[in-house]
Amino acid sequence: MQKSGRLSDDTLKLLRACGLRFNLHEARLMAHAEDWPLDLLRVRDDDIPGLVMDGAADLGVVGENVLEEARLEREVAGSPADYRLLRSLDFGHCRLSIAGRAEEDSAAPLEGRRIATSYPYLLRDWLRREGIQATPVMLTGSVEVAPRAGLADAICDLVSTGGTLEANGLREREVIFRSQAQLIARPGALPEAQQVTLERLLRRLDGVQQARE
Ligand code: PRT
Ligand code: ZN
Repeated sequence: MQKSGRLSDDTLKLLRACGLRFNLHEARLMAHAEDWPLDLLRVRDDDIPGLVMDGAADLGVVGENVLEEARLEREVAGSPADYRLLRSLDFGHCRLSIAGRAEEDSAAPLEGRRIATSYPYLLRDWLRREGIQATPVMLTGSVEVAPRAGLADAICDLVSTGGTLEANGLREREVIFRSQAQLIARPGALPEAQQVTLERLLRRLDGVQQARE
């Protein structure tokens, strides 16, 4: 799971609602669950897809945006990119959108424009499907200031309330990907004992999710 960020609290809350108890230490990567044969690994969210796809972790909780970006990148690199989608978790909802300057005509073509993003693979995939020739400009942060800084003509970034776009004089033009947190598993069958634990966890999870509906 993500160590500290937007998905951390909801992930822990969900695991606790499933009856798991952890003694978390800020400095420690790993925490053991009490009464469950399960260890919790807390890392940067960007590391989660690869850990699961490489089989280093059995399960992962991660946003679909990070998951699909990693899958596309690993596919291009020829690295293992398979995983099993177990459950949609109904938190961490957001969308990956292209936004341009608010004062610009929102129908102005994106053709030939530079688009700043932290999601170059998702953006390239969408541009290819739409048949648009534009140039992704990779930025790992502060994407929303790129047009003002003259680094790009538009951006492709995560949006939830839209407040950040508005505060930066930008307007949403196209939603290219919708995301929420997902529970994923490494590809292939788990050893018998782990499979039993996973099924127990999924039963609890389904109960918690039904009770929340
Ligand atoms: O340190 P680490 O690498 O683990 O964390 P991170 O900084 O990469 O990610 P983090 O914690 O910011 O986000 C984790 C995940 O939360 C994302 O990958 C998404 O799946 C999900 N999520 C949901 C969001 C948002 N909503 C969101 N609004 N992630 C980021 N944002 C940012 C967005 O990038 C923009 O800067 O919030 C701003 C926009 O929000 P609004 O409400 O102003 O539109
Ligand atoms: Zn991250």
